[in-house]
Amino acid sequence: MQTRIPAALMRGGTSKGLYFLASDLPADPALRDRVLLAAMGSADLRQIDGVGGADPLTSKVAIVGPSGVPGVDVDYLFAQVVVGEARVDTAPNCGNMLAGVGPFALEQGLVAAAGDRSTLRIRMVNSDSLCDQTVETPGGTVTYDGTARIDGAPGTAAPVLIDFLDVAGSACGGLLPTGALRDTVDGVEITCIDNGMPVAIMAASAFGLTGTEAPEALEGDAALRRRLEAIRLAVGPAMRLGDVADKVVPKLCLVSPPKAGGALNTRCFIPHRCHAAIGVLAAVTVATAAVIEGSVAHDVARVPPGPRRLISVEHPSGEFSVELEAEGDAGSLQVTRAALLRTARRLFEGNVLIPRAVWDGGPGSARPGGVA
Ligand code: NQM
Repeated sequence: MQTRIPAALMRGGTSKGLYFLASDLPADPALRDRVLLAAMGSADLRQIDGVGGADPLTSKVAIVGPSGVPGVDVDYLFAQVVVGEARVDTAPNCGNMLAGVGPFALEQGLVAAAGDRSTLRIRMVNSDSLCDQTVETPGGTVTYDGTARIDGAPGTAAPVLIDFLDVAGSACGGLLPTGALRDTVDGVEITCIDNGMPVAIMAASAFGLTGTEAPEALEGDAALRRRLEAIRLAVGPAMRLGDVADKVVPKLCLVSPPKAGGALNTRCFIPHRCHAAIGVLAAVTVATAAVIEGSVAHDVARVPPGPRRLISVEHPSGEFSVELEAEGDAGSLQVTRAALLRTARRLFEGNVLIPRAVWDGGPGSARPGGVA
């Protein structure tokens, strides 16, 4: 006997994972997390007994439901199902999975389409921050076909436009949560910043790197990873995140001068694996750091002038453009707009099945899943 839980498997930007209606999962967070571990197949490293892809970028979950907040269409809770550990982390947000939330909410009937393009206001529950997302809905139906292209995902698809409204300091309580533009740990200068994602930014050159190394080569460097983890554990509490030993934030980003005409070049650790591209909110955060004079990112960046700029963040599989509007300088920088383009695609729909011993689909959910 297994418990069937309605779900869709979707690509959101350069990530992939399960999308659930909140009402189909247990309300109790501890039981919900056990259900997510079983669905994805963690703690197994290969996630062989679940539908996870055995990689942090494909071991993700979006939980979507109507919002109780006036003026907000849907609530989105992101859950990172840790690969190789029996752990689910809801501390970080994920801007890639976010790209699938609007299409999913429209297709599940949480929100009605409004003409050929529908704009939804989404509350990102993890960080209690808002974004507006515009989805193509020709004739009132979500379409995934289109000509938009993002680096890190093959082919083209319909554009999903995301406008972040208030992400500065959303995880750490401040854009520069340590109160400084630079901190020094283990002789390495670090800019600790949160414009939607807590990120500790360091120069690749501080580690004797060019910044163009392949993610696999960086991941394979055990001494580098030990050093980075020691720095992460040290800056976590200073970034007001408490003990981060069991958290996937802050992320770490090694920056270097641009190599392909962008503003700066990056290699991100999320935080133990090296990202094949860059996270959405991580890109927004690094782009923000690049415009702040005195930051470690600004040292290596070539940023266009003016209050409204397109910042191209280079990463291992291409670039990520963030449209940033900011006013003021270092101490008083106000980011008034961060906008970007993603795509998404619904890949598979139906029910994910978990052992009944984990959850019988009974009380605790607003609409219990059936039992197979
Ligand atoms: O920064 C990877 C991703 C992410 C998170 C990670 C993300 C973001 O590429 O908003 O999208 O940092 O674990 O999906």
